[in-house]
Order: sequence, then C-alpha cells, then structure tokens
Amino acid sequence: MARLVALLAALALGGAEALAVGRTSRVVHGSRGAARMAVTRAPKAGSAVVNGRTVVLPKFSEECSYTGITLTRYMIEFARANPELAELESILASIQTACKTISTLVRRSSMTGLVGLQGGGGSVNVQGEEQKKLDVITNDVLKNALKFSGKMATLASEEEDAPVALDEDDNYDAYRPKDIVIEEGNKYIAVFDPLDGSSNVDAGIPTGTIFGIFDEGDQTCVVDEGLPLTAAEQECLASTLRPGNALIASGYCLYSSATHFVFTLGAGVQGFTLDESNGEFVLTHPDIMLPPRGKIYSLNEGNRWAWDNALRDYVTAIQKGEGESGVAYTSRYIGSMVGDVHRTLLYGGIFAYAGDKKNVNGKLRLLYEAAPMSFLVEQAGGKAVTGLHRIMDIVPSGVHQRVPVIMGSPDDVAECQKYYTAESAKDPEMKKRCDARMVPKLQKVGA
Ligand code: FDP
Repeated sequence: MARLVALLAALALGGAEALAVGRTSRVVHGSRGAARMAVTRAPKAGSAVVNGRTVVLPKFSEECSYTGITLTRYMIEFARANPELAELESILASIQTACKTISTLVRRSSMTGLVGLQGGGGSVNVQGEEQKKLDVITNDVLKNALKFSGKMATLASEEEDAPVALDEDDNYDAYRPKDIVIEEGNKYIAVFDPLDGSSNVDAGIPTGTIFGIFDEGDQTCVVDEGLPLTAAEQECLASTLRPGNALIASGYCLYSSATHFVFTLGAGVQGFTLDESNGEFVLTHPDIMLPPRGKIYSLNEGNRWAWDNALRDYVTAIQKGEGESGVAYTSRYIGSMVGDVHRTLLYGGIFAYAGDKKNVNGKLRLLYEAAPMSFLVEQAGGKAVTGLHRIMDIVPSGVHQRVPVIMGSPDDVAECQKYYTAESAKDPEMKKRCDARMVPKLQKVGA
C-alpha cells in the first residue's frame, strides 16, 4: 500500500519519476528530461550516541529532483527528529546565511576594494597577526548572524581578543518581553574563525569559515556591560570554554570553485554545495567517510628542519614508499586549513600542522580550528591527534591556545602516531610537552 501511495503521489505530480519504487519507498519528483540534481542518494537514517545524548538522523523518504535536499530542509527534519536539539536549526540557519554573505564578499573583493590590510596596515589581532579588511568584516557578519539567532550566550572568535558575552540586550530577541526570564538552559557557546586562510585571500586561493557549537555548561559569568572586560571577567569567560569532546556541532564553509558547507551534528558528516541559481545549499556529499588510508600528505615542508624527529622520519618513509602501505605518497598543500581538510575528507591521506622547535604548539588554534575540525574528522571515521594524544580530549587553557594537529585517514594517522610513541621513549622532553597539553592550566586570555 505504501508503495502504491508513493507511486500515485509521484504520478500525480505530472510526469514525476519514482526511483526504484519496487525496491524502496523513496520518491524523487521531477519532469523527465529536465535538468536534475546530481545527487539522489539520501543520507543514512538511524541514530548515534554523542556525549551521552542520542542524536536521531533525519529520514528523507521523498525529495524534489529540482531542488534536491536543501540544508534548510535537512535542519527542519533534524529538528523534528531531535526536539531537544531543535535550537540548532536556527543556529545553523544563521551560520548558513553568514556563509553565503561571506562567499559573496570574498568573491567580489577585488572589485569592491575589500583587499589588503585593515586600515592600510597596523591593525593587529590579539595573536599579533595583521588583520585584513576581510578578517574584520567577516567577523562582524558571523558575529551578528549568531547574535540574531537569539540562542547564544558567548562567542569566541579568532578576531576577538576575548570571548564576547552577549547580554540581555545583545542577545537579540525583538519579540521577547523583557520581563520574561529566559531559560538559561537554552544558551550555547559558538567558537569560530570567520575567514581561515585569509593570508591567501587576495590571491584567489580557497579560504573558509570554521565553527563549533558547545552547550554553555555549568559555569556562569557575570559580566558588566561595556568594554573593556576586566581580567577577572575575561578569565571567567575563558573558563566557560570546553574541550572538543563537548561539541554538539561543528563544521566549515569552503569558499573555492564552489561554496561548500560541511558539518556534523554528532551523527556523521553531511556536505552541501551552494546552488547559486536559488541561493540554497543542496546536499551533494551525504555521509562523508574518510577512506581508511590515502596517498596524499599535506603539510608545510618549509618547517621540515624544525620538526620533531618523529614527523621527519614518518614523512620521509611515506615519501619513499617505505611506510606501512608501501606506496610513495604525493604532496598537496594549499596552506588554507579548510581547503586542505576538505580535500583530505574526500580523498583521504593526512593533513598536519605539527609542533616544531620554533613553535612547540604548532600554529592552529585549539578552540576554533583544531577541535571543530577534529570533531568532523572523527565523525567521518578519521583520527585527529597532537602526535601522542587525541585533540578532542584537550581542555582549553586559553581562548587562542595553539595545538599541534595531525588528522585524516585513520590508518595514516595511526601510523604517524606510532613514530611519536617510539620517539617519546627516546625524547622524554617531547613526551613531557605532549602530556602537559592534557592538563588544563588556565592562561590569561590572549596569552
Ligand atoms: P592563515 O594564517 O592564512 O589564516 O590558521 C591559519 C592558517 O592560515 C591555516 O588556514 C593554514 O592551514 C595555516 O595557517 C597555514 O600556515 P603556514 O603559512 O605557516 O603554512
């Protein structure tokens, strides 16, 4: 009967095509001969347990072949399947809107004059990096979008010196009478890098936005209105920050030949592509899974002579075809984390920005680069480590803390990790450094 209903529903829509109705109840509606969406495979249904909570995957028994499964629809179905996580729908809606705006800003920057350094130079963020015009504007775009979602308590961004606490007025809800007390439990923390890889942006190289969403947790900070925050307020806000294994969502937007939105809500990884004709993200890469092993290594070889011996020996082995797979690996490095991780997710292999003698903690930031990307990579069946330890287990000591990153196909990362384990027996100083990252020690914000 269900099959008959599906078939009739398909026929009733005028020349509609029912895909394999005899074998599955999934129906794709659209006209014969018209341009169809390339992807007709629905993401897997089922559920997963993440951080002690069950996440139910949305089911898609029908779809329109003209529009495909849009991100908007995916989130509506997700919220229906997970009422207690329904607020993620408006958070993701805010982020996708920001990504579309940023995509346009990046694409048009050569024509609109949004190239080069903020204020002609001299505008430096808390990490001492020169800010580009686009760094500043994209930070505002994302910050506003998240603020207007009305779900955020704290925002931490690469471009902000300290986490931003949203007070009653900032925490936008134009329809909320001010005398109603909002339920504290509905508040989230967003961490983000609005334009990762921005040092490349004026040359048209891929860039991206990285985001992570945490529950607020138990700690409450009382922060006086207005800036600057006192040191105690900053430290309190920093202490609300949590390890990667407490993330409930993370993802990135890649601004490249197409704009991709790839994310996890704790039950697999879904990849969408912006359909410029209707401004919707459409599911093009359902259930992304990393191949167990790849043939690509991706790291800045300019740092080779400062690397720990473990990494140098591992890279030498895979270059020569003397690693576990016996294959000589090839090198691909964009120098833009989102682009390099996106390729790694799709093709497999290993991406790393390791610690070295000069920068013992590497370059990438734990909170808004390493942890959100590690959550994604693990959800796609991969591994993400600092060398010896799992990145997701590190409790942040500071908002802009850096950590070494080695992530990608599980067999490749495990092979690399063995070199670190062997090296740590010979080099107790390296082991001490690695182990120290696992012990939270609150730094001053911005340290
Ligand atoms: P960028 O400085 O251009 O923003 O963390 C920032 C980052 O880019 C990553 O996207 C990228 O992987 C890395 O730095 C590149 O660093 P190197 O130039 O040292 O290779």
